[in-house]
This record gives sequence, C-alpha cells and structure tokens, in this order.
Amino acid sequence: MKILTFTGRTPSEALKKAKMEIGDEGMLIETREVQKKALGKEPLYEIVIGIEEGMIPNTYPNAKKPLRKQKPLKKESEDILYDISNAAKQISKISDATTPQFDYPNYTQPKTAPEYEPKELKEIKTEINKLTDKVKIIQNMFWDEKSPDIEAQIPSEFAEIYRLASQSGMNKEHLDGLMRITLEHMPFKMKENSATVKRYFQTLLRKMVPVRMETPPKLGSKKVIMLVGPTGVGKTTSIAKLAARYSYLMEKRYKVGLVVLDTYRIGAVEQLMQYARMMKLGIETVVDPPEFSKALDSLKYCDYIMIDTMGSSPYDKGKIEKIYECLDGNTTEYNVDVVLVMPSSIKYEDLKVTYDNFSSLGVDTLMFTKLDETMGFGNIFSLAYETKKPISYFSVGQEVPEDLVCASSDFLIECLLHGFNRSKA
Ligand SMILES: Nc1nc2c(ncn2[C@@H]2O[C@H](COP(=O)(O)OP(=O)(O)OP(=O)(O)O)[C@@H](O)[C@H]2O)c(=O)[nH]1
Ligand SMILES: [Mg+2]
Repeated sequence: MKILTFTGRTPSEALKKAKMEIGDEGMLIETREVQKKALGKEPLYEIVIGIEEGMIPNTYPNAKKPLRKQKPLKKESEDILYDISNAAKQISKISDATTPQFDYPNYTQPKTAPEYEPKELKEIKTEINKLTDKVKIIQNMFWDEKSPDIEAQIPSEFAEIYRLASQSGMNKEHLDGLMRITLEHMPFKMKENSATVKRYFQTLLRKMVPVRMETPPKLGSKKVIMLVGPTGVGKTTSIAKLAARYSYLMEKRYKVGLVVLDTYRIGAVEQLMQYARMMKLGIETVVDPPEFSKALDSLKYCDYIMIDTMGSSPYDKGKIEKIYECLDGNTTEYNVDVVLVMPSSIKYEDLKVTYDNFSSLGVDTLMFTKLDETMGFGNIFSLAYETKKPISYFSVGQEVPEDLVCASSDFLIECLLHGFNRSKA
C-alpha cells in the first residue's frame, strides 16, 4: 500500500491530477485546504490517496527509498552524554593533537608527504593552507553578529563554526557554553586551523544530542505509543507512517492497532480511519476518558498500539487535561510512551513553551516534523539538550510511509551544520 498526495486550486483539480497520474484505482483518504484564498494568493487543496503498490502505473514517478533500506544507526548515537565538560575531555583524549581522527565527511586526511618532497614544496603547501584559512576568517569577519559575552576570547579560527551554529537557531546560552568548553578543552594544536575546530565542535555536538534508539517490543509484551502535540504538526500522518513501518516495513511484521482520542467529539477519527482501512488495522475510538483502558484491552492481540490525539494549542489546558485523564485512568498493565510531536520550523523559545505546556503528560521522547521545511536545526538541538528528553523520530516530508527517519545525532548535527539533505536521511 502506498499513500500519495496531490494538490490543486480546487479539490476536483487535485483529484483530476491524481487520476491522470495513477488512474482510477486509488482510494480517497482525505481532502484538506492547505492555503486559503487571499489577496494575491490562490487557494490550495491537497488530497491524500491510498493505492495498492501493484496498481501504481509504471509512469508514476518512483517512490523514495523505503525505510528498511536506511542505514542502521551507528553505535555512537547510543552514547548519551549530558555533561559537556566530560564530552569535551573525552574527545580531547581520543583525538591526537596533531592527527585528528574524526570522520567529518568533507574532511580529507592530509596525505603523508612523499619521502623525497623538496623542503620548498612543503613550505609552499603550508603557506597555501594558512592562506586558505585566512580567507575563511576574513569571510567570516563580514558576519557582524558576535557574542558580546565571549567575543574577546573567540579566536578567528572559531568564527566560521560560531556563525554556522548561531544561524542555526541554537539557543545563545547553549552555544556560548559549548564554545567556552571547546576553547578550554581543545588540544592547542587543533585550535590553529578552522577545519579541525569545526570537526571538534561537530563531534562535541553529536555527543550532546540525547537519542532514543528504536527497540521492538520484547516477546510477550507490547509497545503503546501516544503522539501528542499542537494542532497540525503532523501527528496523524506520523502515526500512519509508524503504523506502516511496524506492520510491514521492518524485518519482522508486527501486529499494529490504532486508538484515536476524540474526546472533543470533533470527528478527528475519519483521517486515521482511512489509513486503518488501507492497512487493514484494528482501530478504536475513545470519546470519554474512562473508555481508554477498554480500547487498549480490546487491542491486546497487537504488538504495537498507536494512539492519536487531537491537536491542542499549548495554551489550551482543557484538551491537554482530557488526554491526562485518559493516561491517569489507564487501568491496564501497559505503559504508555508519550511522544511530543513538534514542528522543526518554530524557534527554540516557542518549542520550549510547547514542551512546558505538554510536560504534565509525562513526555518520554520528542519527535520533530517538517524538517524539509526549515533551514535551521539548532532549535531542535537546544530543546533536546535543555530538556534532556531523547529524540525518537524525525519526519522529513508528507509522504506516507517513506518520510520518516529514526533519530540519530549524526543526522541532526549534519543538518545543523550543512542543511537538510534528503539523501542523507
Ligand atoms: N512538509 C511536511 N509536511 C508534513 C510533515 N508531516 C506532516 N505534514 C503535513 O502537515 C499537515 C498536517 O498533518 P496532520 O498529520 O493532519 O497533523 P496533526 O498533527 O494530526 O493535526 P491535528 O490532528 O489537526 O492536530 C498535512 O498536510 C501533512 O501532510 C512533514 O514532515 N513535512
Ligand atoms: Mg490529527
């Protein structure tokens, strides 16, 4: 089964496009108005179509790589270190002052000079390297937003990395703290060159991102996962992606059941119901909190139970309270993992307010969506760093089920320093 989206100025225009591209075999899951008509702006509608894989005509552009083909996470991502000084000291220890050992992708280890390289040639090469570094430093001098606190201490070789991290939306206190630690613990020899500074800083950042590795349920037990978060952040789409992942994209196929909380009776059920129909999954609706345990019980044959909730503004205490009542009244033996879903496109301060407002639900992990719609990723880094809550997943687009990535610190820091690149997901 594949889920495809098509857009148009009217729903029927979007439907026409869908018919032209995939024929009549699809099933309409949802119609959404994604942009209202406004002065100088056309309205935009999106329709979501589900279709069996075998029914997609060859002429339809190929789907992106499925999740199971993604590289497994590196062991390093498991190392969660919250103490910056320790991380910095550790990196200093493993790094030889003269022969750096990081695997920064754009960095090529200097080749050992041939034995008979004339001394003059060696000197010229050293001069060229120094000049290249100076040019970088001069380029970065045009960037005028410097830290008032530690400006005086920042050597010019650090300017590039400082600018990149600062423009990424990272919280300023975090950045300055990390800079201070880097300056303090970095082997002297490495400080002379902006490339080694960058690699050192990148490795340090990677060590600072808390990540929750995905672990399948143990034999005889199950995972119950609830997605909560503000309105329109991509909770339902992410539930559909995760349900597809667990039920048919992993090595083992798990039984997945869905629960939707519709405690405000706003008809939040239909969108997920369509996905459930497509994937042939059991689905239960909870209208009153006391029904929550019953819903979980009736899905006890499942390995995974995914719970969708209504979006609520972080200030809408009423809706958050209803979710709390469900969790609080859970009489089953199952532990519910609460995943707070947030868009990566909002600034750190807003992420923090959102986190604070949902924290009463006992957030276990963080999931960030819409990575494809943003340029800076320092806000994500800062929230995870500040709250010490591990990140579990990233959503990198609208396509179900492809656009989901298991969180890894390598991936986040790569995005932070070099931008989002779909091929590295
Ligand atoms: N670009 C982009 N769009 C996304 C992503 N995830 C979800 N969306 C889109 O965001 C819109 C809202 O997604 P939903 O899954 O309905 O969001 P929700 O959080 O369930 O919304 P409510 O139930 O109304 O709170 C849809 O148009 C999705 O296709 C993403 O990672 N990138
Ligand atoms: Mg929803």
